[in-house]
Amino acid sequence: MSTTPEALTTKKHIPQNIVNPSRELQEIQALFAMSFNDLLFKAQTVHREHFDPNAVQVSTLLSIKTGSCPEDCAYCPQSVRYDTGLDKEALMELDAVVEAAKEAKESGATRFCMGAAWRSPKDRDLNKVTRMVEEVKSLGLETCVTLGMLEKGQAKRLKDAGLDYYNHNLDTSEEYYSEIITTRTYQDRLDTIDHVRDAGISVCCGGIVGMGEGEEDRAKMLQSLANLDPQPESVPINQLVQVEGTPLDSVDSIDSIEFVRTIAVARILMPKSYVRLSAGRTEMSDEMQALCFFAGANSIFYGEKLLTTENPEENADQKLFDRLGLHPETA
Ligand code: SAM
Ligand code: DTB
Ligand code: SF4
Repeated sequence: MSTTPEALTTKKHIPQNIVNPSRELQEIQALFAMSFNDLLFKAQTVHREHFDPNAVQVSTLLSIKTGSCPEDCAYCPQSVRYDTGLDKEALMELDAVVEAAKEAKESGATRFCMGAAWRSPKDRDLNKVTRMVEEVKSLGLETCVTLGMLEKGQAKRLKDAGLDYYNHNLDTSEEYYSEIITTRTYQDRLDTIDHVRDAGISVCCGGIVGMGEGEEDRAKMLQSLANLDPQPESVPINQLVQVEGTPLDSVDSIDSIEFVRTIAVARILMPKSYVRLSAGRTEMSDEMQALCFFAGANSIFYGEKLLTTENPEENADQKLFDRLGLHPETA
């Protein structure tokens, strides 16, 4: 067959990333429907192709600005709309943040994630956060922040300060999203992720399960995450932490086997991403966490607090790592 100039032009439009073709929903649902043993074997096989199966990346979280958030995320104790009895705190001082980062490093964390209860940062807030990023980075830690929606220029400023990761979650499927948040759209989230990616910052993007969504929503959420191009470097899968006073306080919790399946499918769809077993570990048994690690989770938040809610004690995590023969990944 002769190669015409037209064919050459057409060829140019073939997506470059043929290793990661766009994932179809049915294919993802078929993974969810596999026998548990087959699914876990497949996930573990994929995991071993890309990672040390016994290494877990360790991040520590700090809430640098707590509560009074104008958004209405139904899961969140920090929304001003729900009475959750939370102690609100203004943006922390630089010294206190640096102190917390030093402690996190001494405890073995390689990444320090700073979270703020904002819809989006104001420029005067960003001035302070960029200083925090610079100082934390100079301790030899990877830096991550989650500050809400970002404009292009704001992402660029964070990159210039040395930011490694920006966390901004899709949270759930596009279809279920309006049941959970009405004050910003799914597209707003995708736009922020684009700005972060364009600025050259690594993307940390995942979601929450156990918010009353259906299995199809979980499949669609993973589809949206897996079809981000490039895929996020880090994918936090949170199990909803039910907080009294929020609208999701007494929603039916997710079946633990279904949660493990979600981790396994995330691993298979995003083979090179770190999949973080994120919020919700205090409600999980050691055995369930072990299954999640087997299914391909290879990152955790370490330290006794997430942003405002509890996380397992450091001792408990060290014991769990020992029992499972896991080790923290070194920087
Ligand atoms: N305000 C910023 C934003 O929403 O992008 C940053 C902080 S916000 C607390 C970061 C993420 O934490 C949310 O996107 C959500 O996925 C997760 N999160 C918040 N509350 C949670 C809860 N109760 N259980 C599980 N995950 C939660
Ligand atoms: C993410 O996906 N989970 C973390 C982090 N990114 C910022 C936050 C979990 C928050 C859980 C509820 C709280 O402690 O307030
Ligand atoms: Fe605000 Fe973020 Fe909580 Fe939503 S998740 S209410 S944006 S702090």
